[in-house]
Order: sequence, then C-alpha cells, then structure tokens
Amino acid sequence: MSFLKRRQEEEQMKQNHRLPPGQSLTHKFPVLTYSPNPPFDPATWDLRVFGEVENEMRWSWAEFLEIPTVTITTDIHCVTRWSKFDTVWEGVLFRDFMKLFGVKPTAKFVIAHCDYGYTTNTPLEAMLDDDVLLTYKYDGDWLEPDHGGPLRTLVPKLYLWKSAKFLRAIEFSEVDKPGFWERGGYHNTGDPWKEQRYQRSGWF
Ligand SMILES: Nc1nc2c(c(=O)[nH]1)N[C@H]1C(S)=C(S)[C@@H](COP(=O)(O)O)O[C@H]1N2
Ligand SMILES: [Mo]
Repeated sequence: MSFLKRRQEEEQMKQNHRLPPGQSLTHKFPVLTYSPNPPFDPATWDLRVFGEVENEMRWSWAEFLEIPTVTITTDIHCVTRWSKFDTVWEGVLFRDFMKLFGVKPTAKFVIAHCDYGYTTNTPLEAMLDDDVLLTYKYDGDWLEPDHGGPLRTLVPKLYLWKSAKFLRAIEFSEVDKPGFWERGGYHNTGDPWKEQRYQRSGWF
C-alpha cells in the first residue's frame, strides 16, 4: 500500500472515530435559526443571570467584554446529521463565569434564554466541562449574527441546538425546564454519542 493511501486510510479511521453515529462530516457551516436574527445595539444589549445564584447580575456589552476569555478548538454536531471538526471559538469559560456570581447548591439545571424567546435546558453538570463557553468569536472574528452573534453558549458535547444563539439571560434552576426544541420533541439531553435525537412527547 502506498504511503499516501495509508495516510488517507488513517485519516478516514480518525474521522470515523470522531464522528458520532449517524453523522456526516461537513466543511460548510450550515445556519439553523427559527427566528430572524435579532438587531444588536451594543449600547442597550445586556446579559442577565438569575435564579438559584448568590447574586443576580447584569452585564452590559462593554462589561461582558472585560471578562477574561479562553480559546478552544472542538468538533460540533448538529441533530440534522452534520458534524464539523476543529472549529475555533473564543469566549468566557462557563465554570469560571459562575464564580462571578456564585451558584447555590440547589441549582441543578441551566436554562439559556435568547432573543425572540428561544430557550434550551442543560443539566448544570454538563455546563461544568472545560469546553463550555459563552462565546462571541468564531475563527478569530466576531461571531456573525447567523451563528448567534453577538453571544451564544457553546456546549460541544451535546447536539448543537443546546448551544443557544442570541443569548440574553441564564437561569439557574432547581427543576428542569424543557426548552423550545425539547418541548417540540427533541431529546431532553441530546448526547450525540448516544444518538439522543428525538423523543416522542413533543409536537411532532
Ligand atoms: N436563539 C436560538 N438559538 C439556537 C437556535 C435558534 O433557532 N435560536 N437553533 C438551534 C439549532 S436547532 C441549531 S442546530 C444550532 C445551529 O447553530 P448554527 O446556525 O450556528 O449552525 O443553533 C441552535 N441555537
Ligand atoms: Mo438543529
């Protein structure tokens, strides 16, 4: 077998191992939003944190940009069956962000609230991983509105609908509160490696 052929096969094996079941690789970056992109005015935009926290807080855009960031490279997986490898994101590490206001031990779920009413729920535990961000830069540039700019959550270990675009508030809750797609029939957890795509309780 030629050197090149072997390298190609190795690459393929690597990709197969990285691709969750039922997914295919894309080099594009598809856009999936049920709403229009919200207008963004840096003078009036804010991000709020509320619920089971020690201090409910609010950041203006300028204040939010003061928070230290990290940059990560990660694979992302959409329930519509595309995956994209090695995407690069800069943002605030969620578990560091939590130290700014303190989370009460009663908090068990994180609910992301977005412009136009999109919500998505995630167990707090899943938000503590070292790849969960509040992100505003993609591939070195400001996050485009199509991909959730100015600010979105990034939870790469779950299907991408759990990564909330146009994020405006984060709720820490004692009880689970299924979000927009979760109420619509998407799986409540959404682990791509377990193919947790849909559950039968929703509107389809
Ligand atoms: N606010 C908001 N966030 C959202 C959505 C949405 O419609 N509104 N769609 C979700 C879905 S279903 C997916 S697959 C991803 C798509 O992210 P992308 O458009 O950057 O690929 O965003 C998720 N976050
Ligand atoms: Mo999606």
